[in-house]
Amino acid sequence: MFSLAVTFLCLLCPVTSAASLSSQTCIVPSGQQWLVTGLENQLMNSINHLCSPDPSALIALNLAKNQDVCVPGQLLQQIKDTAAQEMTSGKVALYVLALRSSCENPREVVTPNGKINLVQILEDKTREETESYKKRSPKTTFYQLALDALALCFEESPDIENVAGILIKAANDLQLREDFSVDTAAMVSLALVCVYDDPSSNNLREKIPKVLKLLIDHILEKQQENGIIGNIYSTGLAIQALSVTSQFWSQDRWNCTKTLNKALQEAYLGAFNNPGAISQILPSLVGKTYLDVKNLQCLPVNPIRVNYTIINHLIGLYFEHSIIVDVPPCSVLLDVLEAAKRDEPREFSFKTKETCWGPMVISINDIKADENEKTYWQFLSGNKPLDQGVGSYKPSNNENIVAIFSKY
Ligand code: B12
Ligand SMILES: *[C@@H]1O[C@H](CO)[C@@H](O)[C@H](O)[C@H]1NC(C)=O
Ligand SMILES: *[C@@H]1O[C@H](CO)[C@@H](O)[C@H](O)[C@H]1NC(C)=O
Repeated sequence: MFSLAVTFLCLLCPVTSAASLSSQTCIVPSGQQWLVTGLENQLMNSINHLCSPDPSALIALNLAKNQDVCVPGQLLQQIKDTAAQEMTSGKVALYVLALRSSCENPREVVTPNGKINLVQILEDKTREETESYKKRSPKTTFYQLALDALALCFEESPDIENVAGILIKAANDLQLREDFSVDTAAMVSLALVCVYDDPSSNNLREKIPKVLKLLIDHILEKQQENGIIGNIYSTGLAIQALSVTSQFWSQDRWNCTKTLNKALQEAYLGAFNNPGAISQILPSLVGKTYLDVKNLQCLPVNPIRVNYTIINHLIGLYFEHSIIVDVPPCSVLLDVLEAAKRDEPREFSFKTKETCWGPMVISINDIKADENEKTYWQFLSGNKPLDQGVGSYKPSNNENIVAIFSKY
């Protein structure tokens, strides 16, 4: 009764600011922070080995950034390089969110095939979804439709009304709602909170509190005794949804600390063992939600400067070339090699071979490593040999990197 009254009163609350649905989260105790850091590192290390670039990983790492996480420029580059490929609507939406989280404009993405407007592509893809919905059901799923709505809301697209209207209708439909997984209900909730917080969404705004209550009821019905909501892999999204809707549920219905503790315990036991699972749990462990993508600080990033030198005093025509390159912070040495090749392709061309330890440099400036001759390209920082390969080593500002053609 009391909670109903509160909700009712709040229906009359004026919109005060974009943060009208303030986020209420519990935090990871410092003694267990290492588990979160471990997941971040695992996600970061998976980047080189992802089958396809994962926009969710970029979103998660960017949301965790203020906690000393260094987000590799590589991942953003991979996202840009693949932005023009054929994708489903939800994937396009994740690309839009990922680019925003990196302070990039998704309306002007520079890809190898030219500049593209991902927001416009998203609008087209979403229109296909809504047309399909009108006939029967979304082209893909309501989960993707919710991702579409979230991204369109961030981008202030006029199409948001249409999509949000469909989500509201679907969530109001008992049968459809019962079919929603916790993941889907959570994603729909996040999208609708975004719309609710947008002062320009007058037409839809008044319908949203009721729908959010229904969705949250549905999510909390799936709560287990141990704090897990749905299963452990939907728990992260459920925490996100609950933490931005706290005015729509009464405090005795959910113990955030208990759920968080369970998630940490599962993390300790290795439940989050792939990049997808880590990407979805991480935001809730650092007290963030996908809605925070909109509020991330976009400070100018200072590139790091590396002096890269290649030396061959062993075979053929001897040479020694140096180049100064600027790369984004957190870049790996491979990025430096690529920047050098881009700037001076004549001298700094190189080839790599994939191995279980990452890419191995097998030739530079047409000088090839040769097992018979026992020659290889050795990498040093100053005069100290590196203890990691070019795919893992992260140079610092003003570092001198030297590649010397050597014998072993
Ligand atoms: C929709 C969905 C499905 C749909 C996808 C249909 C479609 N064409 O859209 C279907 C029904 C096929 C599906 C199947 C399964 N799913 Co599913 N699925 C989802 C859901 C709700 C949304 C995914 C999405 O649309 N993402 C957005 C799009 C833009 O990104 P995407 O990368 O293109 O998405 C693709 C992948 O996610 C892939 N996919 C979906 N589920 C799974 C599961 C696995 C193991 C893999 C490898 C890939 C995969 O299909 C998506 C569409 O192509 C997620 C929830 C979540 N939290 O992510 C669960 C989720 C990813 N699924 C899960 C599971 C367990 C499964 C199944 C193994 C269930 C089962 N018991 O058979 C099967 C996969 C079996 C197999 N053949 O290998 C788990 C994964 C947990 C984990 N640790 O691996 C999740 C997190 C749900 C959960 N909380 O339990 N799924
Ligand atoms: C919430 O759960 C934690 C951990 O299980 C417990 O210590 C705490 O007492 C619970 N809080 C409430 C209000 O029930
Ligand atoms: C770069 O390093 C090379 C080799 O160590 C050195 O000769 C050169 O002076 C350096 N360049 C600059 C600008 O520091």
